[in-house]
This record gives sequence, C-alpha cells and structure tokens, in this order.
Amino acid sequence: MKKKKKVGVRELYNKGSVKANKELWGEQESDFSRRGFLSSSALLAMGTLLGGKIVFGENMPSDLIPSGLKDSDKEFSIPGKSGDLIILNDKPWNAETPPHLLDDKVTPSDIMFVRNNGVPPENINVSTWKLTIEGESAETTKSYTIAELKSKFNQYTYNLTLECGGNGRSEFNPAAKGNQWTLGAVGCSAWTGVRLKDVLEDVGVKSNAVYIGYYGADKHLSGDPNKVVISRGVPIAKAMEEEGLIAWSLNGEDIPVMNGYPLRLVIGGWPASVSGKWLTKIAIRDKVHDGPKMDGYSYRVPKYPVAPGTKVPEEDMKIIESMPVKSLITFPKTGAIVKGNRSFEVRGHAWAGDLTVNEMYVSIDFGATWKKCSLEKPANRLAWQHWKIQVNLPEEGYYEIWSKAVDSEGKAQPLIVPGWNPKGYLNNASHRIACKRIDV
Ligand SMILES: Nc1nc2c(c(=O)[nH]1)N[C@H]1C(S)=C(S)[C@@H](COP(=O)(O)O)O[C@H]1N2
Ligand SMILES: [Mo]
Repeated sequence: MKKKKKVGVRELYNKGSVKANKELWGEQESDFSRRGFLSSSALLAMGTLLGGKIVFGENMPSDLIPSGLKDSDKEFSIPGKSGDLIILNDKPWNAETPPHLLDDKVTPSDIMFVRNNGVPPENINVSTWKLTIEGESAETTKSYTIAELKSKFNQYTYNLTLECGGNGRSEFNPAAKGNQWTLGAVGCSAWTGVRLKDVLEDVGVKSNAVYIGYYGADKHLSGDPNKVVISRGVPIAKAMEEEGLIAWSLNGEDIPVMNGYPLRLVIGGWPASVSGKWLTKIAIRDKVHDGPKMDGYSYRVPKYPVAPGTKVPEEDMKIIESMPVKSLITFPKTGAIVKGNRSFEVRGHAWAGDLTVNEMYVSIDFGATWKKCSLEKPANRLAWQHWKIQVNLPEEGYYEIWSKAVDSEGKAQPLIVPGWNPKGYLNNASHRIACKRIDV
C-alpha cells in the first residue's frame, strides 16, 4: 500500500475551522453552528493537544482557529494508528478506514479500524499479563501467561474479517444513535495466536456448556473501576471452531494498543464486538452469557421486520450472530476520473459472515444490468474474498459503480438500506462509488 502523508493539525485548520473541528474532535457542524461554541469534550481533547486545559474555553467561539494549533506541525492521529483514519469519536476512540485504503488483501495494522467502548489499559506488562479461564461449565480454573500460551499450544495464523455490527449505521433513517459509521468499520488482517478451542479443552469444557464470555482490561468511561466496559461472547459451538483465536500478533507484529494489545480474542464472521480486546478472562457459561452489552438493544435486532422508527419491546430482540453478505469497492476511489475510452480495473473484497461469497457483480447503470466479476477463494475460512473486473464507460459523463455480492446460500446484498432496527445494525447495502469519464 502507498503510505499517505499524515495530515498535520495546521494543514487541517487551513481547510477551515468548521471542517477541522469536525475531523479533530468529531464536532457536528449542526452542533456548533447552533451553539456557536465547542462541546466540553471537544475542548478537553483540544486541550490535550495544546498541552493544557483551555481556561475560559467556554468563551471560545467554535469558528476560532486556536493559534496554538494553527501554527503547529504536530500530527493528529490516534496513538499507534494512521492519521488517514476518519475519527468519529475521541472519548472513547472510534475511527474508521476510508474504503480506498482497504485495497490490500490483508489490511495493514495501522489502518485497521478502532472501536473502543471504554479506555484502553495503560502500562501494559506483557510478561505478567494473565489470561484466566473459569466459569460454571469449566472443569477447573486455569491461568496462563502469554509465554505459557505460546509454549503450550500450537500456533496458527488466520486472515479473519472483523466488521463492527454497526458498520453502515449512518445510512439508517430515522437515524440510530451511536457512532455514525459509514463503510470502513471493517478489515481483514492476519492474526496469530493459539486456538481458543485448544485452550478451552485444556481447561475442560463440561457437557452443559452453552456460551463463552470474555473480559478485558479496558476501563469504564465513568472511571468506576468496578464497572465492566463490555463483556460479550459466542455460543460454545462457535467458540470451538478451528479459526477462533486467542491472538497476540497482527500481521506478524504486536497488536496495536488500540486493537487489543497484548492479547485478544479474534472470532471472524460475527459482529466484531465478540472479539474481546485486552483479554484477561474467559468464562465458560452454562447459559447465554449475560455480560454488559449482551442484553437489551446492544448488538441485537428485532426478531421480525419492523417499520422505521418502531419502538420494539426488549423481549422481541435477538442477538446478532453471523454477519450478512457484503462487499466493498476499494479501487478506484470514489470520485475517480477516467480519461477517454479505456477500460480500467474495478476491485475490492466481499465477505459473508460464516458463509462464503459465491458470486460477485458490478453495475455501471444504476443496477439495470450486472457484470460478473472474477472472485478469489478466501485465504482461509472466515477471510474476505478479493474480486476484480475490467470496466469500460461507454461515453463521457457521470457514472456510479455499484457492487453486489451473493453468498453461498444465494442471498444477495440489497441495493438499498435493509431492515431498519433501533440501533442501526447490519446495513449491508451495495457499495456505490462515483466515477466520471472525461474525453480529452
Ligand atoms: N475489551 C473490549 N473489547 C472489545 C471492545 C471494547 O470496547 N473493549 N469493542 C468491541 C467492538 S464493538 C468491536 S467492533 C471490536 C473492534 O475491534 P478493533 O478496535 O480492533 O477494530 O472490538 C470489540 N472488542
Ligand atoms: Mo462493534
């Protein structure tokens, strides 16, 4: 991948304070045009970068470019991550990857999206880090250091697709609360670790086991040390799949801190919220795991289709399992200009949760006709699949290129946003990019 230059704070502010405030602090234009001042969380984040609390910050108009930042060459990015990520929230950090940067078959670690629900642990000591396996359905309780995991079990590397259940949320109408992910809360990187299954079997799984639940070392946003940020899991059958990993490495290096260093669960095909970061404990449960964000409306969708905006009773919600079929166009970048009558490659990736993608199509005529793309097999089960096709635009003008994947059960991506649900999960609509042909 071509490494793009990181955007400095000054460069951002040169484009105007409204845009800069939005990109740096996640402030919505509507918010500050209404109030005229930055929110307290934006002021806090800005203060961190300026090196101190902004005294009288509440008096600072939102369209004022802070002098201390305007002339700064300091680069703004999430620690350990590329400045090319689009930051949606800084408390906690949430950032997505623009689709054209996901062109590689294996997603580079520094552009892999970040979805934090709390505050990542600090002062991590790899040599004393411990993973404990326990629970009602564990034969015994055992703890392992990372060195013990490495020496005791076989090591495996799998390319695993991780997609946030809320990827695509920004398209739902009425809008759903939460990070307004567009397309880039997804990636497929090479994870190395031991099989979750091997470790569970080493501890002993009782025959009444139903689910596993993870616990991580991140801290609750409230600051309350007793509050668990998120603790989700999967049914025991999913946990016993060969590709489920307890991983310490991403693309052959340490996992970036934001993505779960030094140890995380990686379970492909399901919402990435089941892949616990900063992993310290796994409980083998005799019932469906009941940790925070397993119940209510979190990572759940209605059991039946509902009209947009419907208030759905909690008992009518079900846990999201395998993710739906989806694809991304990673080349060209949206807005591309093609000069003259020539054919060019359109390419990307497609994935289908626990299933595989069987067919891949693109359309240049708003879905009237579809051309079949060449489609590769996944690197391994639960990895996304690369596709490509040569495209020719028949005459000068504006086009949209749409992509549509079909899974191994014959289900295709919808062309419009699928079933509305209260929290805006599972938007797997076709990816559309803009493209112009200009004859010179
Ligand atoms: N401990 C812990 N694990 C976590 C989370 C978290 O906030 N804390 N977020 C989950 C969610 S909702 C997603 S989408 C993925 C994101 O993984 P990434 O940040 O490495 O892309 O991690 C999951 N695991
Ligand atoms: Mo997520």
